[in-house]
Amino acid sequence: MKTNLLITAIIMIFISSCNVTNVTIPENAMAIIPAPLSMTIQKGNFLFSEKCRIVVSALDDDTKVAAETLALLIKNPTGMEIPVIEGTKAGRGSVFMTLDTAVKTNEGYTLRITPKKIIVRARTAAGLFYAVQTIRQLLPPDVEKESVIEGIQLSLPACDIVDEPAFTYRGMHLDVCRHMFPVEEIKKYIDMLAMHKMNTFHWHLTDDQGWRIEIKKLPELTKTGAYRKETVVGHARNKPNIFDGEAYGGFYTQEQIREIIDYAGSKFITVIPEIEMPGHSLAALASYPDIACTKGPFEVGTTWGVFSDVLCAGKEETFTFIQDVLTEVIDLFPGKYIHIGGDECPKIRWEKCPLCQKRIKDEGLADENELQSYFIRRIESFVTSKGKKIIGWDEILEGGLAPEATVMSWRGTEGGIAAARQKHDVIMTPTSFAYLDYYQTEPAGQPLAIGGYVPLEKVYSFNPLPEELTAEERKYILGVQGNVWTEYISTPEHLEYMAFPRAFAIAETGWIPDRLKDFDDFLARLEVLKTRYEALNLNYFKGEYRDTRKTANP
Ligand code: TNX
Repeated sequence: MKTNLLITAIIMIFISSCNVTNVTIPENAMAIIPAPLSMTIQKGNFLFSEKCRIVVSALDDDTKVAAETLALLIKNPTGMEIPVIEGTKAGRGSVFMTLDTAVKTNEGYTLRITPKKIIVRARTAAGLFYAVQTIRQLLPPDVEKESVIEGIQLSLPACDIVDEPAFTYRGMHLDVCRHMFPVEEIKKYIDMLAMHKMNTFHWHLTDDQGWRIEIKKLPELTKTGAYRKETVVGHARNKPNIFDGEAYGGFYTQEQIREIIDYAGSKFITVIPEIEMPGHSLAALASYPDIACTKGPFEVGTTWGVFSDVLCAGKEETFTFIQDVLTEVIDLFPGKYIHIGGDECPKIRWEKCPLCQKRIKDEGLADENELQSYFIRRIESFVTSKGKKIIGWDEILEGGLAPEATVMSWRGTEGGIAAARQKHDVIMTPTSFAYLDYYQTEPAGQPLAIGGYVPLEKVYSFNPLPEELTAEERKYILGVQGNVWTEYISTPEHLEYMAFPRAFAIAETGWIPDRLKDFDDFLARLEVLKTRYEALNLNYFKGEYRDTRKTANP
């Protein structure tokens, strides 16, 4: 049975308002994305007033962050400074936040809003934070404006919410190599993920067209590898290519990276860095040509696609180089995962390279696919020795999976299915549902995109749990992620246009079980939330959200 949360909520508000006078339920009453698991509207409203205290049962760094997020939401429009204090219960007009092991799921929470008080229970501080995000979406959109609004009164509809995520991994990816985005824009992107209860930001930091992370031991990476001499104009498949003749580049200093990690952390988002290997590595080769199979020189990529020059798998210097890079990356990023890429690595250089061929012979490998697998396994053991885990794109299945690797399934769900059957963790991010660089409506009249057709309805329809898998195998599907590759996305405005609202459909796909998903209901909630996105100056896409090709060709 499908739920229809918005409509149910409206009916319940109507029923409850029959008995109550002078109660204004905010118009945006129950438009929450992702939809909570269950929600019952009660009579009356809770009003935030000067006497409000946010009382936290066990005040530590994390619970404090969740509580202060709520305090700030109230402060921005009202100017009221609501104290966050430790205590065991809350008085009238106050909010009580408590960690409670009775809440089953790690990031789950219960939220009870009565006219007298608000009580939030969660197993973890992240759960408390998600309850705050629910409260945020129940408050008027003006709270997003970050300036005091004279005479504003903040009230919430009395209700009971029980909520928990369906998946532990709910992520969005961003490619900053093909085009870079300012730190402020990355923070805005992270804000949008947090508001929709996503917990992972996958940051694609190195690729052919630019190396974007400062590595102190290897300064050429950002001196040379961070800049390309020009960029292809129009679609890269239009040959002969035309170039703009303008140098492009830049990188994030370790200080800026720490700033973003901390910012994301304050919103319970883990940042996963991706360092591409052995393919998509032209920027590294342009900086340190000795780690290629052939002599070079190499140039940072100026057009898009897949390049033949890759890291040499025969040379020891290559592994020293990667270990030097990863040592600094691991020191910077506190999360448990390091993404090592692994996708789209042509083998033609390896086929001709005496050192790669020697490696194949010495290690008793069957072919170049097994050499790629050797490469990834070797990196995995280094990463594991530092207490971290690797993630790789589904090509890492070819030639045999590294023992502990998590697979990101992008060329459809097949790679994910194969990995789950081998008892490996999987994150689903198939092109046909989760590639937010693809067109979101008919291409005519749209800004140039890489291709494809992935409208909001299609994104929303994705079920991360493949029917082919048994219940036991499905446990390896950690969750879902949307990817934003930026070959054809060069400004913050365009990034927002491509990412949103499709990322919100990914968020709901990761948060609620497939059987409860209802696209019409999602659209109705999206309509209500639009005023909030406007208040946030979000340049989300406002065109056709339905999959019109589906209707045209049933
Ligand atoms: C494939 S997805 C790539 C990227 C491109 C993207 C464009 C993946 C692992 N590799 O390098 O940017 O397609 O959609």
